[in-house]
Amino acid sequence: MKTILTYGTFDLFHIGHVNLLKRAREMGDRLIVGVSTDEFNLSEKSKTTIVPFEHRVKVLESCRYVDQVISESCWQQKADDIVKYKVDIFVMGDDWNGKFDELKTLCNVVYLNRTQDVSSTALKQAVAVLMQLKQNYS
Ligand code: C2G
Repeated sequence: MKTILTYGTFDLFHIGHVNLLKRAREMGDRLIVGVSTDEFNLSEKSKTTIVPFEHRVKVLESCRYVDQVISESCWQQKADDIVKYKVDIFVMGDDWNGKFDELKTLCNVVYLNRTQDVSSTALKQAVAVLMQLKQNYS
């Protein structure tokens, strides 16, 4: 049983997330996804999410490529998770290239190409503009 592990916020779930999860799952037999809590996003990534943690968990649990969802509440939990779940490959998008190389002592670390031209941030900005336009013309 080859186990793959990845982490993320997965706010406003989009095709970039799907592509990453699909490719990660295809590298093994089981994909575990650590979803960042709202508190972790705010305190450690300065991110405020649109979709609350509980909903983001359910969205990922409904994704065909995801076998198990855990919470991500601190940067340091990755090594413990790798040991706990007997992870073979740790996968992240290449916007994180090199950032988790210290985990190479515990498992393979793979950075996959990000999907171009889509991001949760861009989606948030687009929605904000549309809402402003609606307000201006209503
Ligand atoms: N991603 C991607 N293509 C995009 C957007 C995101 O491949 N267009 C990937 C990211 O590289 C990441 C995953 O999808 O591997 C989740 O992205 P985010 O939800 O933005 O997660 P992030 O805020 O990068 O948090 O400890 C790791 C962090 O929790 C990662």
